[in-house]
Amino acid sequence: MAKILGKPLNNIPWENKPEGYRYPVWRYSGNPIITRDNLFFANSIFNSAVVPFGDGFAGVFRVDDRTRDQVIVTGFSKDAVNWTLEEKVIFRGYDPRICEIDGKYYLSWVNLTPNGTTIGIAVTEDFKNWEQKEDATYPVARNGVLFPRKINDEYMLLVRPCDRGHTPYGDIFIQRSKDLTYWGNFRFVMKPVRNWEMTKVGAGPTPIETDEGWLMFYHGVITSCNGFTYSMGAAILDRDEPWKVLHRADSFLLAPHELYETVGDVPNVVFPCSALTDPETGRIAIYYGAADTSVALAFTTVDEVVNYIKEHDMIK
Ligand code: BMA
Repeated sequence: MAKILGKPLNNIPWENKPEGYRYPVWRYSGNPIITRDNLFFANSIFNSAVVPFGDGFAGVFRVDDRTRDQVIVTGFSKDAVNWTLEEKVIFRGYDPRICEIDGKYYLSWVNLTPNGTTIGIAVTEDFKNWEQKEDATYPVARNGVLFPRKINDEYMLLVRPCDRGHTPYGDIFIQRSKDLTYWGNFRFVMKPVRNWEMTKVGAGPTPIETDEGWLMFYHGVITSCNGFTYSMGAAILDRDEPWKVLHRADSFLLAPHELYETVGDVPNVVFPCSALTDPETGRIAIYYGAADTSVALAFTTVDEVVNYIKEHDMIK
């Protein structure tokens, strides 16, 4: 029995696995939970991240506005399913991730600079006042994902160096910092191996600490005649040296299938950015962007997903 390490959180969204469904990750029956109609100025609301906050939840949401600028807004919810989004833009950029480290909330996102995208870092205690740090990378990088605690006294950031366009390659690396300002000790983590992820891979939600290692959901991209298809895979990283991949599933765990994943501004995109977990029950609720248009929710348990990864393990 694999165990999630962390604080109990018994109010996360949940639905049991549908009868007869065999795959390890299943979708919420009320998907999508946030649509482009949730904000007046939105063209689309998608790759977004949430975290427990107060007696409910807070989140950072990717909005493409009606000028098609890419911006981030905050939102709040009592049940993590029904969200009230704020109209105020906190940062320009996209694909936010958020995690709590020692009582503060750390946002990492794709920051837009004149010379290309960097990983922006900002910290808040109340989701109103944000202190922006120096960018964690130089251009060009995307998919910057912080670990939710220091490891051996260092912050760790998963990151994917890329180009200025719709990058046709990409591996995951880790960089480390004692102060969230000076980064180094770069380590390679993983590159595409199987066909479903052959074009590029990028880290997804904040890694989930388990007694087996860090459970990392990530996206993998395949290129077809029709463009990119984004699916979700999973791997388990060493707890002390997370650039070491202990286990990695050979297949995707969730791929575009439903209409809201296959039809939208960018068809065939499942893009996970966040997960809520409950150590007591082992439940995991995964938030993902669907077709660059809406936000959807899927479920698994730590046991189910760890077993699946080990049964389909590429690392021998
Ligand atoms: C990536 C990012 C994501 C997006 C994906 C599919 O490069 O821009 O925000 O979901 O492409 O369009």
